[in-house]
Amino acid sequence: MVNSVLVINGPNLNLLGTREPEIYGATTLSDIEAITRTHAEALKLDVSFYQSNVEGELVDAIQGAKGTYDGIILNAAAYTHTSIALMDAIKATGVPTIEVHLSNVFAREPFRHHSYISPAAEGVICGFGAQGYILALDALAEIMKK
Ligand code: CA2
Repeated sequence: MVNSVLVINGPNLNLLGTREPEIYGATTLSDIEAITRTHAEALKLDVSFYQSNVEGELVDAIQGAKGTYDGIILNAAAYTHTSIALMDAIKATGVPTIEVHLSNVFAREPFRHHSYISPAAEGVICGFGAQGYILALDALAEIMKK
């Protein structure tokens, strides 16, 4: 059976590549989807993508992953630092989740140093740009082997 992964991106990540390239680079969300799809194929994983700017819709996507997906890659963007609802959804769903950030949040403003997602995640990858999604796929592939 082929394992499947849901990649969830949060608010404003739809704007990637169009603004603040000095922080987030010139890569668009479509570029990230393309490289992630290519790597998922090499790992023989099915992959789906979802982006929303709405917190409740992100909660629905996480809840909906139960029974359909074997792993989640989540860049919750600014909700990382505010959302108890997303943390609760990950814990309730029980689907192994890797937290990803494009930027090194620990080298940025102090309010980005705390994450509500991390306590519910299997692990955290930050500071490697789009490559972080590839690293997260590798991590999930290892987890799924166990
Ligand atoms: O580094 C990351 O991936 C973040 O999750 C990105 C979030 C930020 O709030 C987190 O602290 C770290 C922001 C995403 C906003 O993306 C934009 C892209 C282009 C233009 C403006 C914002």
